[in-house]
Amino acid sequence: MNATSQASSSMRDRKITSARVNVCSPNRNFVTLIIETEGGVVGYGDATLNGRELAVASYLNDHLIPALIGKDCGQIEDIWQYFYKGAYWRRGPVTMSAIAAIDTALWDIKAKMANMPLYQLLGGKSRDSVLVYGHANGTDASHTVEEVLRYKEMGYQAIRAQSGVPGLDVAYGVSKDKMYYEPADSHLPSEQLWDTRAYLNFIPKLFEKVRDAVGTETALLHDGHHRMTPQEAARLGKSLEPFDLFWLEDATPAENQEAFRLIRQHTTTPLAVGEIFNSIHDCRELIQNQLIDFIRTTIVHAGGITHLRRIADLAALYQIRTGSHGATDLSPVCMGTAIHFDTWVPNFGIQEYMRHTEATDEVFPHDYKFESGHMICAETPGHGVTLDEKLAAKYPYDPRQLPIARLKDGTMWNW
Ligand code: CS2
Ligand code: MG
Repeated sequence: MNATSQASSSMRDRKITSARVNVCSPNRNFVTLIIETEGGVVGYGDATLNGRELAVASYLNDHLIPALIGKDCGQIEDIWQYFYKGAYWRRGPVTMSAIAAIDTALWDIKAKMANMPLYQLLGGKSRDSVLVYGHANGTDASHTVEEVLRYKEMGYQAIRAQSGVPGLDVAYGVSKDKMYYEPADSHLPSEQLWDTRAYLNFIPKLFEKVRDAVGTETALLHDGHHRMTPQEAARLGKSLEPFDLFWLEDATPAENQEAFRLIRQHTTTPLAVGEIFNSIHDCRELIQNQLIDFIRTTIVHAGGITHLRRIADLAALYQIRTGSHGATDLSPVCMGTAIHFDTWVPNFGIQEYMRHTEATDEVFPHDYKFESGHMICAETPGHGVTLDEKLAAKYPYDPRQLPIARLKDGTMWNW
């Protein structure tokens, strides 16, 4: 076959011939995009947006996939620009999760066509394994200390501690299950009561106990989950300084990026934010003004690898490291891709790893593995995760939404 006919056959092979959206619910809902090429190569992308799964599925099925069919799967950048600029209505979690799923599946295909693991295609290893943190949580301080010690026993070198708060029936991050945390707990949003004052008075006492029990080596993290005002967050950050946290996450709602300046002025506790961000514009001022230490944007919610690379590169200019979100409600496809990304990205910080249930792991065969507090990606071409569609069919979509929070006087608050 001469060069021209070779070129046209490889172009033919790269033609996207089909793309389908799978929605399944092995213990929780996941949305997966499967793209196939003329040459028979298949790529997978996570499109899961907790509580809004069908919105992303429809955005893909009704608005993106019709224009995707027939394109050259190798044109990853141009396809990203086409769906971002071409939407006219740019950004937002639904739009960017849909674009992310396409982007991730195309990177998976490109790596498979190049017969290399995804991290190689990105630029090779910057580290052999990826430090992760697990989620210890308890109903009260002593239960949380026990759980932190259990996670240390399991080999975690970094552990997030969340606890019930005295006087409150439920608190963010406290799971009914010992290993998995699923906040989307009902068809319509459940209502949770919140009391910041009780929380602010309790958390320093919690971390004094946890740090005493776990020693100085283990990295400790805490998620404020958007619930404090900037001044309250500054108070908490300051009161946690003696316990040497790795980070305080989502200390205050970040639509107003400037709010973090007030927190920064009062505390040296490292700050992390970004799991609900979906574009570089959500974090540009935070990064350029060095108001944070870790950026938590993810493959699935921030436009895929193509966009996350841009965010990580901007962060690197300001010595800010990545700390991507990795809750149970991001599928194994996102986790597998994230581990390849984390293996490559020069300014890596840490990866959240909130584990998936056995049923989820069976539906999403994968090759990444956990070893003494780190995740290791394998050498399989692509991101190393697939979807067993036959098995997935046994777990139909189960409509669930995230809770809402109210203050004692009924005021709507940040969950
Ligand atoms: C949390 C998540 O993992 C985290 O840091 O903020 O559990 C978050 O509440 C869920 O992903 C929401 O679906
Ligand atoms: Mg969080």
